[in-house]
Formats: sequence, C-alpha cells, structure tokens
Amino acid sequence: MQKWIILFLILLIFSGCKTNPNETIFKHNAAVTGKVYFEEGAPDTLQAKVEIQNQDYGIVIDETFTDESGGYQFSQLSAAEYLLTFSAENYQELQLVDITLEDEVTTLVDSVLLKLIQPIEFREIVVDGSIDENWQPVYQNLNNSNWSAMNDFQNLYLARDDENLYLALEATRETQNSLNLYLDIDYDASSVTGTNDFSTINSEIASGNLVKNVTCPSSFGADIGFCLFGDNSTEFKNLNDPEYDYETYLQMGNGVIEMSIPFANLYENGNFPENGKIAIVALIGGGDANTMSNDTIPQQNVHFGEEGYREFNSVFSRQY
Ligand SMILES: [Ca+2]
Ligand SMILES: [Ca+2]
Ligand SMILES: [Ca+2]
Repeated sequence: MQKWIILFLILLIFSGCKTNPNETIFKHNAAVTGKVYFEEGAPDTLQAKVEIQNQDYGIVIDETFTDESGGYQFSQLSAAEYLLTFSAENYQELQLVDITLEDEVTTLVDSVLLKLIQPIEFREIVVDGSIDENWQPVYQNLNNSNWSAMNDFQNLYLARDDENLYLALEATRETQNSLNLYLDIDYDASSVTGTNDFSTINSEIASGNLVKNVTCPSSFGADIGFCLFGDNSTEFKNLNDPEYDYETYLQMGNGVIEMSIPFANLYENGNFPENGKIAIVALIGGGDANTMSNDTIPQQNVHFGEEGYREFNSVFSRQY
C-alpha cells in the first residue's frame, strides 16, 4: 500500500512540474549571443546598444553594449520568444525578431551589420512628375509585391536644397488601394514625437486610408502622413494636427510621384535642423486596417501584412 502512496506522490510532483505556470518564471538559464558589425567602422572604436525584449509582452528585459570585438550576450533568461534591437549613433537601427530561446541552451543568432545613416543629398529638383536626370534612388525595393506589379514600390528618392525637402517615389497602385508614406521629421530615439502605431491615426485624414494596424520601432514617431488614394487624390498631413496645411507642391507622372516640401512649413524655425534626422516607412494598403501588400519601404519580412507580421522592424533614415 505504501508503495502506491509513494508512486502517487511522485506522479503528483511530476504533473505539478508540468502544469505549474510559474515554472518557466523560476527557470532562468537560457542565453543568447551574437555579433554586431559596423559599416565603415570597427567594433573596437564603436559600440552598439543592444536591447532584448520579450516578444509576446513587448517588455524590455535587459540591455547591454557590444564589446571590442562587437560581441554581446544576454544570459539568465527564461525560455521564450525574444526580439533584439541594435542601435548606435549615426547608424540605422535594426531589429532581429522571432528569436526562440530554450532552457539550458546558449543560442547564437545571426550577425548584424549596422549601416551608416547617409546625409541627404543637396540637389535642386524640378518638380514635374519625372525623375530628374542623374537623381539616384536612396532606396530600391527589389521585392516583387504579392499584390502584383500593379501595386509595387520600386524606388525612393530624397534630396534637399536650402528651401525644400524633395521626395519622389517610383511606385504603382491600383485605384482601390492607397499608397501610404509615414514621415518622421525629427527622428531621434532620445525624444520621440509623433506616432509609431498607425492604428491610432485620425481617420478623417485621407478617408481613413492611413489607419493601419501596424506598429514601428519605438524610436520612430511619424509626424506626417502622405497618402495617394482613390482617383489620384493626395493628402500630406500633420498627424497631430490635421488642420495644418503643409503646402507641398506635388506632380505625378507615369508611375512617378514627385514633391517638394518647404522647410518653412516643416520646421518651427523655418530651417532644417543641422545633423537632424528624418525617417520613412511606406506601405500599400487596401480594404480595412489589416489589409496591405507585403511590398514596403524599407522591405520587411515577405509575410508583412499577415497576422503576426504587421510591424516594421526597421525604418529608412537619412540625416541633414
Ligand atoms: Ca522632376
Ligand atoms: Ca517592389
Ligand atoms: Ca517625430
């Protein structure tokens, strides 16, 4: 009889281990390690900040800095899905997602290359709906859109002169869809202004086409939404104050949207901020707030737009 009681107790203990929801909280022996490289820079003179987040809860668990060889490590973690964010001054922020850590395992993740934030080229642009001669794209989207070549980003162009920021897109869109570009005019992780959750955008702007259930890295805050929708309607709006009119000048040509935005309207003192940064994300939307193609600027995972993939893990940025 005593034998049966002992066996029962043993079974109870084992089943208790499996069902106790606190079990994973008490086990903290998973680890992750990796390496960071810098475009035109060496890890012994540069440091990247690395943040680790629990992906399911969006909570930053810990942060560290890379060592002189670019390496980093987090240990004493519980088994879960994690997200890593890499940032360094004058470099474009980057994220690694869907990192699954297991108990008693040190997981080596892919090395990352942080790219320099390039300056915005000085150039006088003629806004006429065709790309000016020798104006090179700052970003090329080589992904084939899952919504066909009729709904597809190709090239993004950016330039400035003393008075204007110039922005152009080579992209296609069917009339039932919208082309959405979200612009952060003061991209700066230390003081974020604007929104990084497009579900919160005022639905009176651009007939609600800018409202998407899409989030961005916490360092990004969109101040302006540009939308091309319907029968070539366009809106370029302050997301905090839709009544404010930016007075952009815009021309469309064959698959080209070209515009100038005066600094007098863009920044409080009328000038661009010296060494200030801007950042852009763009998507092609349609239907409701969950419907969008997988073709984006910058290009994300090919599943972008599907449930669980409605987030930008990187942004496109440039510096004045
Ligand atoms: Ca032109
Ligand atoms: Ca494309
Ligand atoms: Ca902002």
